[in-house]
Amino acid sequence: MSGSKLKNYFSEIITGGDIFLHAAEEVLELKKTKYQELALIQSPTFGKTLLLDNICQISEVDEFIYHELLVHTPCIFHSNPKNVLILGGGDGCALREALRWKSVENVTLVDIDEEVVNYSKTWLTDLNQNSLNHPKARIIIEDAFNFIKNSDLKWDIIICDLSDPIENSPALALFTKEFFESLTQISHPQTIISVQSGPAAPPDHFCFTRVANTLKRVFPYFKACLCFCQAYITPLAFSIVSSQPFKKLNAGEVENIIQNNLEGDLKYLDGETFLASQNLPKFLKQALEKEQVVYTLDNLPQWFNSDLNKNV
Ligand code: SPD
Repeated sequence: MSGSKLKNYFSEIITGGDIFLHAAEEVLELKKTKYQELALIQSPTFGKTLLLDNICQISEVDEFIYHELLVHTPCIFHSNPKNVLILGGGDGCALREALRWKSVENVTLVDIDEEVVNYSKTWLTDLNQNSLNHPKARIIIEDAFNFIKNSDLKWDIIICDLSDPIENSPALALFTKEFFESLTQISHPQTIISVQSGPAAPPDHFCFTRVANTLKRVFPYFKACLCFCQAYITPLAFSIVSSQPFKKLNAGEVENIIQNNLEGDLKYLDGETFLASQNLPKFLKQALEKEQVVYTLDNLPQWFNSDLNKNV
């Protein structure tokens, strides 16, 4: 780019044939943690942007879209959440949103990577509003699978705010049937679970439909919503599951729940966007219906080795 002050580019593989370059005006941090490579860059377009293993996790400009949908969609269906469990989410932004709920008494966040959590606690407070130090927040550094095995608590809301299930990711096993079955041990009939389920565009929706199919084997009620943050390049899908039917809410009812139960103003969700985000395009509904694959510990997600990404 002639005349540009940009010196660094971070490449993110989007599909088998496409790479996106995240431009960095400044590299604010670059370090290897025990589990992944963390990069915090100042992007000319997206502001402060966090990448883990070269995959964009949050950008200052549009992270609110991801976090409002991921957290408030299950909470609105529940409408009176008291205890919330976040699996992953070490950046603290999902926690920030959960803490807006006046009914919430405590939020437990379980992340495997202590360095990401400590980094976010110190350097991402402008984004997470210091949520990781909030008195209602309990932060546990542990593998989520182990945490659940040893937990006897039941949660109103469970949020899987995980990195994409790329090969060697610490999150890989957390997209399997065995893991979703373990969530039933820490759920009660009213529990609502939301799961970051991967891209949802025509060329790369395979992860979402397989995660969805896997979840449907465990939970009888399933919904999905779509989120588009430009920093992720492709739309993402969130799966929402429960053991009980979801309340049928109209836009006015959703608006009232938001107005009466949350501190502060949302920037993305209102009654209409809540409903609109759950309207899936026809190709996705058809792909969900046709999907047969179930992810298990013996059949883990294959992000780069899948048929669709075989050229990577
Ligand atoms: N492809 C982008 C997936 C991002 C998933 N994790 C985001 C974590 C934000 N708290």
